[in-house]
Amino acid sequence: MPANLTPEYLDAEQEYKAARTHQERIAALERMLATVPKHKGTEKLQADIKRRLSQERKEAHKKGGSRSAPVFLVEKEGAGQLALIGPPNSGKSSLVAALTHAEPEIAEFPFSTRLPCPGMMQFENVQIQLVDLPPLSRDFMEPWLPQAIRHVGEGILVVDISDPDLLEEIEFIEGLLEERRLKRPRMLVANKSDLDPTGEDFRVLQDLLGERYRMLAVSAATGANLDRFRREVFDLLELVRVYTKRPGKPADLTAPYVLRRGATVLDVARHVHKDFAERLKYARLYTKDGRRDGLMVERTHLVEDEDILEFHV
Ligand SMILES: Nc1nc2c(ncn2[C@@H]2O[C@H](COP(=O)(O)OP(=O)(O)OP(=O)(O)O)[C@@H](O)[C@H]2O)c(=O)[nH]1
Ligand SMILES: [Mg+2]
Repeated sequence: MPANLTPEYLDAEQEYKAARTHQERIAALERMLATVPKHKGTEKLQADIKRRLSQERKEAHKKGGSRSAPVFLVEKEGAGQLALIGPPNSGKSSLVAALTHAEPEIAEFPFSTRLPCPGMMQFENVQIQLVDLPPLSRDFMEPWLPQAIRHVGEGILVVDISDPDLLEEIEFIEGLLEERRLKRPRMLVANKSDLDPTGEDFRVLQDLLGERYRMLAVSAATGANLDRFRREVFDLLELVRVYTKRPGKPADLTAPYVLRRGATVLDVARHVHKDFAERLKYARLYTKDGRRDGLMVERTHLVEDEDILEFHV
């Protein structure tokens, strides 16, 4: 056995030994290849992994096994979903742990996340689902990952602001997403802001990428800016919350109907009840701050976040 095998390599090797299917063995071997220290002493080992990998791939191909299983697709819950994608070790799992009740595995070494882990993040009175995913990396990527990202629909790019290879990692991920015809995230979260105390690294990143992404510096470790994160995510999803009230009664502000921006009074009515929408004549619009106090609005009126509607049939 060559010396200097890292814990992450040994972990991958353990997984290889436990693997029962071609897909599992392929994933484990790819991970072994990505984590094996690259030096003269491991050349034979590297060649051996490659040989086994190509053998496994051939056999998997012969069997025509599917490359992905539904277990990797997270069932949607809550008002909206967001996938956390990014290079290894950027703190995706740490963010999900800090913002939700989920308990994803967090580790000092890369490639610790192997399966999607959903968690519900509360923003004021709505729940948004965050999905922690394994990393996107040049060295190794779970074969089903693109499909899982596509399934969630909207992603946030999470990077480690202290990572010296940051720009290359971002470039690689952008290229990969394009290649797989996946939407580029609209938001970039620079995690580990505690390691960039002057904010200088973040400013440089903003200068470079500020036109491509909405950007936010946070720290999963200290909790810095996590409240901003919740609000930004809500904005990113382009959601509107609408409350309903009965004439003469106050609105229940705890349980909003959540719709996409661009929804009309009629869309909200449909959400409440199908029959009801058909009979709807008009609505009265109130706002929490009393800005619009019972203004009469048509069925086609566009609703805004936190509008209060009183339906008249
Ligand atoms: N200083 C600092 N360390 C952090 C922060 N967030 C995460 N870490 C550390 O970074 C390492 C990686 O964190 P993870 O949350 O496992 O990263 P990940 O992106 O999920 O990693 P993979 O699953 O391998 O892709 C761990 O040692 C964390 O404790 C942060 O805000 N500041
Ligand atoms: Mg992780």
